[in-house]
Amino acid sequence: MENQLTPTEPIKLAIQKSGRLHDSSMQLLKECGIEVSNGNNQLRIQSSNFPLEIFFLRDDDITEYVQDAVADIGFVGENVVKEKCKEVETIEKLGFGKCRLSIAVPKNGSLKSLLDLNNKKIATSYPVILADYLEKQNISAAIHEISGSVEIAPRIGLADAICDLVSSGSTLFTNELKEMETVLVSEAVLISSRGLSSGKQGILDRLLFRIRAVKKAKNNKYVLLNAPNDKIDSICGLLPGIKSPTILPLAEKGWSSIHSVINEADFWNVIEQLKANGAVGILIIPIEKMIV
Ligand code: PRT
Ligand code: ZN
Repeated sequence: MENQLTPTEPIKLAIQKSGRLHDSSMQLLKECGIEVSNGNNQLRIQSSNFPLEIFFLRDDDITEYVQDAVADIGFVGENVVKEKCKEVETIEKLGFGKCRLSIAVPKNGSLKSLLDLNNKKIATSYPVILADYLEKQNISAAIHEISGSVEIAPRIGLADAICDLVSSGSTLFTNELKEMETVLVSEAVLISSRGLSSGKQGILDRLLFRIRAVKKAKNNKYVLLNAPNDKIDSICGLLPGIKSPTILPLAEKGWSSIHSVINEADFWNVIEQLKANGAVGILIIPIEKMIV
């Protein structure tokens, strides 16, 4: 039995020190109600209201720290997890840092399809993922590993094609390249070290509960609308909500107010159908946290 007088050892979370994932990682912790001061140039800081200690690292080092249990958990891109092949567990997608790892070729060049890459040279910072992909596709190409500015490789004659991360596509566009194949779709994920102590597993479960509530809230909206009573059944069919919609009578006879929750993914589709079914005065409200 755990000694109630011993303070719980905090779980150690590795996040990116600076770069594309840093702000969203800190924001997610904040939305989970975890207070941390983002101290300048500190290597590690502790939360004041949750048993969590944060290590700030380069994204490339996070999987190794977690594998070696120097950190217990980490927030890092799936692309890094797949490339580094470390012994860590991927627990949860985090909904930010979304991108894809794609093969791109010169816009007006002769390479049109994957088969054209046979015996060609591809520059990338992701040699492991790319080699695995090419093997599965039965393509034999030379992989040239470079660590940065991959997009200039075809122009300077270093390679015929590239394999790099893409989000808006503007880097490819500026460098007169076009996407040919998506090799991997990626976003930031929560990874964990294998064999956490039961105390740390308990803290991870609490953190996961909060992360899922935050993610769910982002994926859903609260909807309020008015409808004539004879339309209630058809409208409720479109808005199943968490358990079922709330229906309240309006002061005006023959009308009701319906409250429910609507998923972001089919949002516009459902709104159009609600209108077609006689809903008026539709209000959509963001949800801060959602626990179901
Ligand atoms: O210093 P450190 O090593 O920690 O950071 P880093 O420079 O290696 O990584 P960073 O901050 O650039 O990216 C961290 C993580 O963000 C990546 O591992 C991905 O999981 C995720 N991510 C999401 C991206 C992008 N989108 C992205 N667009 N990482 C890099 N890019 C680059 C891409 O390499 C290319 O140069 O952005 C350019 C393309 O962007 P678009 O918008 O022009 O298409
Ligand atoms: Zn990096």
